[in-house]
Amino acid sequence: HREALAPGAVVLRGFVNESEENDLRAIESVVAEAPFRRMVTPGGFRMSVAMTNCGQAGWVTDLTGYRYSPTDPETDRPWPRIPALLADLAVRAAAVAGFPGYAPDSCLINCYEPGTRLSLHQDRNERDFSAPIVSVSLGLPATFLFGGATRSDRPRRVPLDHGDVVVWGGPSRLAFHGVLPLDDGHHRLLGRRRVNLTFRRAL
Ligand code: MD3
Ligand code: FE
Repeated sequence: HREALAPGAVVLRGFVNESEENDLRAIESVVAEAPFRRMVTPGGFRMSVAMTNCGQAGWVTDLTGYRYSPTDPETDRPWPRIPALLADLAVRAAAVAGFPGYAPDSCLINCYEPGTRLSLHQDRNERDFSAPIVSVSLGLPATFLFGGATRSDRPRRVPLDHGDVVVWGGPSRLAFHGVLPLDDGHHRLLGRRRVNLTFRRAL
């Protein structure tokens, strides 16, 4: 079912159904080509969340800044393609949420282990903020922090579980957001991990 979180932000609970779980194996083929890595922020801190990408461009950070790169800096080769079944899922979710014709060109894959977190931030390295970001939560449940237009707006806590898809568009596109430290647990498909896919129009 569908819940409006805020203007432009729609939660689709359980949008990834059990019959689509086989399709998720495509993530493993991406990770085989472009392994998860913990990147360094411009401030010199190593992120606790491990990341990789697929698509025409991938989000990267290092001491020189945040950006989208057409190649994986670990190998200097192009990122793997976005698996078609996963891109379809994101396009269908965007359409249900009121964004027809969504054409993501990038997918950031985040891997959380117990204790890892993502501090409050905005996603603003993309060229065009009119396209939504579609996020797919897999594995262990997490508490998502959904703030406002400024860092000081007190964030709401939104529980996100395996199979939940959120479409962040319109006025929510530039909201501050983050993820609380992951609680320990075990998930039948992913074990002690949460994997989050964020589809983006980056270029
Ligand atoms: C709201 N990832 O990769 S997904 C990120 O669960 C990121 O891994 C989190 O924030 C995660 O940048 C949250 C949900 C999300 C993604 C992008 C957004 C929410 C957003 C952009 C604008 C507003
Ligand atoms: Fe983000």
